[in-house]
Amino acid sequence: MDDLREKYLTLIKDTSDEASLEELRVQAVGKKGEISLKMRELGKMTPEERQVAGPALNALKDEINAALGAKKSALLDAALEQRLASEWLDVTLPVRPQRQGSIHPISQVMEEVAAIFANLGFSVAEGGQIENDWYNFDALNIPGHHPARAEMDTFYMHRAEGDDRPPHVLRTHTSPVQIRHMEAHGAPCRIICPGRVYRADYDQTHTPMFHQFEGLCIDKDISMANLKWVLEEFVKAFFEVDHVELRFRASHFPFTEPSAEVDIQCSWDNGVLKVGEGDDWLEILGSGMVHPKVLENSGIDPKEWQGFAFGVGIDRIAMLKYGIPDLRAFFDSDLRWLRHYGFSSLDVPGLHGGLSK
Ligand code: 2NL
Repeated sequence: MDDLREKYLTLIKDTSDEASLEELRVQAVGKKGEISLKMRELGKMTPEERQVAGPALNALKDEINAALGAKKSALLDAALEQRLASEWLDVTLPVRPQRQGSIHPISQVMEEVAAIFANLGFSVAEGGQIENDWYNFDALNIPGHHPARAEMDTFYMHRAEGDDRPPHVLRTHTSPVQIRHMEAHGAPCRIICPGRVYRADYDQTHTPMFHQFEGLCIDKDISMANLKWVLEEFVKAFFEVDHVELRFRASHFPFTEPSAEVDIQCSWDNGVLKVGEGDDWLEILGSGMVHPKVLENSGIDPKEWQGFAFGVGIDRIAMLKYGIPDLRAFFDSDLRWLRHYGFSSLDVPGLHGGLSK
């Protein structure tokens, strides 16, 4: 056994590449290797002999395996060292044109929206995509029996067997970000919250993950008039027009009172949308005055403060602005589609986005 040890430890020490190390491994501790053959001989021994030889063979096998492992990582380290010494990259070289990626239209629109609202004094707030019942529903005054809570619309996370706490959910809107923001920073506030949201819905016009942004403005003496002005400024800047009529239709959301859905004036000529002219209407967002209960739930005194909020589907306004006909193509990662509808990474969105450039 000492000879075996001596032989393999020396061979391992003297190996200089991974392939011969692997050969050695097979030869020594492989299924038909020398050590394994020796182990088979244990069966022919007397119990007394076996009690000595068994543990000794096992220890030898461990020792050889350890030596093999140590040598292998030493060889890998040496190989890496050699690559690091011989390979280098000139990071000052320009990007190769054929490898240039493009900015996804949804990312582009998110940047445009953030730029427009930054100009109106709004900052961007973000939060996690996994939420609990309280932040996604209760704090927003959405009652337990509300259809939005139904299994069908909400993705519920898994809880361990026997854990009776309500499950986490994939947020169904970005409102939890606003609740958390009000809780942490109080009033006044002016934020927009863009991001991914999730609903169990999949057809021509719905994907289970989509993007929205919500806006929230809390201060003293805030009214629907402020809401209307902010939305008008946004629509004009986003669709790059000087004038647009907005139509407020009474609606209902649990988290706002009163609530309104907002349509923008438009025309459809030969299937081409023009915003700010014609006498058609296009629904683009939901809005309202933040419900006093929602303020209270966020630690803000509704007798002292009030505000407006709104929610906009990003995918939809991206389709409208850039003439993208099919929602589902957003998520196909088709390179030809991305080359056609994508934006240059050097074309940083400003107040006036992709269309006018
Ligand atoms: C829609 C409707 C809306 C809000 C979202 C909101 C958030 C807080 C408080 C009050 Cl924290 N409201 N968000 C308000 C009205 C409408 O979205 O149909 N979006 C596409």
